[in-house]
Parts: sequence; C-alpha cells; structure tokens
Amino acid sequence: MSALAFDQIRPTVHRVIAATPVFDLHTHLYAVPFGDLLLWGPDELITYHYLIAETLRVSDVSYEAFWAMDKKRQAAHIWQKLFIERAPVSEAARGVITVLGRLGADLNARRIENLRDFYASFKTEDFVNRVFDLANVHTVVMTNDALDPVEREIWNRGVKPDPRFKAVLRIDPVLLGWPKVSDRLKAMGYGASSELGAESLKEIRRFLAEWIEKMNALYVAVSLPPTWRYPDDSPTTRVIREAVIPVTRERNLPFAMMIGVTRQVNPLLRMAGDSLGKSDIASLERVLAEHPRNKFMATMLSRENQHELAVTARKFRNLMVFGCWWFVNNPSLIEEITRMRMELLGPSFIPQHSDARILDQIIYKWDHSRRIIAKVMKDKFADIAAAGWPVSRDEIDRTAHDYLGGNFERFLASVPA
Ligand code: HDL
Ligand code: ZN
Repeated sequence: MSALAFDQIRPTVHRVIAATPVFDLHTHLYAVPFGDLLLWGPDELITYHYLIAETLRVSDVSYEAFWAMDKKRQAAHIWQKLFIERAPVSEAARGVITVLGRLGADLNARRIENLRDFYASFKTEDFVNRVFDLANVHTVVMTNDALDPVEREIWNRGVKPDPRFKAVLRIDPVLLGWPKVSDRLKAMGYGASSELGAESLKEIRRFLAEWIEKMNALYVAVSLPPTWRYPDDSPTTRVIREAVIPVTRERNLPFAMMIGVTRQVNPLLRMAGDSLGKSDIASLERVLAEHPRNKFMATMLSRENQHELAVTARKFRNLMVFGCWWFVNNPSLIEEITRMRMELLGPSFIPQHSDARILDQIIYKWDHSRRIIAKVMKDKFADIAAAGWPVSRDEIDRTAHDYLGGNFERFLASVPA
C-alpha cells in the first residue's frame, strides 16, 4: 500500500472513523421483542437518570415531588430546568441536542411538545433501523438479568432473536447479594443455600451454564464496588473462584468486571443515586494472575484508576481493557484516557462502549466518542508519519476497525495460550 501524503492523514482518519461501523459491547438496550424494556423517544431521552441528577441540583421541587410526577411531567420539568432556564452544556444535556439534531427535529421551537409531535410519526421497528443507521452501529450488546422476573419471563417465553442485539449474562446479585440471593436462586429451581457449600456452588455453576446457553451470552459481567478485594473470605471470592471462573473457562467466554461503583450513595435519587470510588488494582491483578487461561474484560469508574488499569493490561495478555464508563464518559476524560491507552497499549484495547439506556442515545454516545477517538488517532498517526513511517490507508482502516469492534470480536474468538 502506498504511503499517504502527510496532509492526507488527518482527513483520512476522520473519514475512516466516521465510516467504520461499531460493535457496541455494553449497553442497557433491548431488542424489540423485549417490549417495554426497549426505551426510546423524547420523554425517555430527557428523563435519563444522568439528567435527573443534574435537574435535582437546580430544581426547587423536593425529591418526593419529583418522583410523584409522571414521566411526561418529569421530562417537562427537566426540559424547563436544564434546556430553557439554563444552557444544555453538560455532556448528558448536549447528548439530547445531538440526538434531536441528527434525527432532524426543529430545535428552534425549544418546546418539548414539538419534540413529541416530531417523534409521533416513528414506528418502533423503523426507529430502531433509523437509529442504528444514524449511529453507524452494527451490533449492540444488551445487559441481561436472569434474576429479573420480567426479563426472565420473556426469555422463558422464547425471544425471536434480532442479530443486532447480543446478550450478556449480568450477575451482580449472584456475586454481591449473599445470603439473600440464595432465596431468589432457589425460587428459580437452583439449590443454592447461603452456606455456599459444594452443592450450592455446583448449582450456581448450573445457573450460569443454563442462562449463558439460553441467552447465547457473549460474556458474563458484573459491576463491583471500590471495596471489592480479591481474594478474601467473602462469598464473592468463593463464587468467582468456584463458579464464574470454571464456567467461563469451559465456554471460552470473557468475564467482564466493571469496577468502582458505590451503589445508592443517595437513595433519594433512585437510579441516579450511584457514585464511585477508587478501587484496588491489586485485586484485579490477582484475579488475572491466578487464572491465566481465562479471558477478562475490565473497565473502571474512577479517573484515578485509569493509568494503573492500562498498565495492568500491559502485564496481562488475558485482559481486554474497554470503555470510558459512566462518570469518565465525558469528552475531556475520554480524550485523556484514550490518549494514555493508545500510548501504553497501541491498537490493543477497546476505546469505548455507549452504556446507552435509551435507544436514541447511541447516536450521541458514538458521535461524541468517534470525534475524540479520531482526534487522538490523528495525532498518533501524524506522529509516526513525522518520524518517517509511511502511514497507509490500509493501516488506518485496520486500526479503526480494531478499535470500533474488531478487537472485541477477536477477543471473543481468542483462546488464551
Ligand atoms: O452498572 C452499570 O452497567 C452502569 O452502567 C449503570 O447501569 C449506570 O446506571 C449507567 O447506566 N451508567 O452509564
Ligand atoms: Zn452499564
């Protein structure tokens, strides 16, 4: 392949990143057959829990009064506080603007009623197609909870698969919910008692195996608090060591750890009430070192953990670092983290996932992140070209494809040597 002229490198990176379809490896989206679990439209978009937290900082209504409102009234209140009385300059507020603009809504009216009228003509299936198209996303990975009775019922009824929506078995309660979770597992027919003896662990392995099968899960995931330590004498360590590790190894599935979330620091905010803390990287190191033949994915919530996470990925080939999660999913931090990761890991990491909860959001989550990933890639390719490397179009294509989905697909297929 011939080398690109220096002044062609940046425009080529820009075009290639924009044109490369994404495999979005962590979202809270659901395919259409999941019914009401699939959220979309202006009122869902505007009542995103990030925007609820930002509204209740500036609103004069009490938590109770806000929660007493129905969704439309909540959306109208958020619109008034964050978009009319104030400029929508936060990342979550700007995201709403990006989505509406890309969909073609008229923003001059600044009236939420106009947005509802604009959406009124969309049919769900058509809207899904339109959003995937605008976001240039080819596949999203859902977050699936077999312990949720509503979702479980849908799986047990049989879900008509949509190839654009892959499943993940999310197991937070199975790792963090002892002893209470044993009752929920028992109610599902798994003989897991809170003593967590050999029989219980065998039943937990059966739960994992059966639901991985039923969902055709791409990986098994958990979110962990900053206080997570490994190993310790907690049920969490027992279940990781004696259930999650053997079952994911047998199936060559990654175990994804999302580390650093402190749940419900302010319960009055409900889903918006979670926060973060700096986590113990040594615990992650020990899991990786103890299980070299298992595959792991990891993302961390605290900015202060990002450098050590990237260095940990240099030490352990069975770790795939991914995403700028939640409170670090903001342009300034995405750039800082992506630049650092590119410098430490080259093309061998996954820069981003959307974490989208409302379907419309993948438009902004990826528009905003593509721009930043491209910005860092432009600098890095310009740097090697300036040092004399003959940068080719093919190299840029391959790197963009790796970052936006190829690394994930290859990691899923890989078998740790
Ligand atoms: O635990 C998680 O997967 C987090 O992403 C939470 O769902 C959180 O509420 C969120 O949506 N963050 O973006
Ligand atoms: Zn999430």
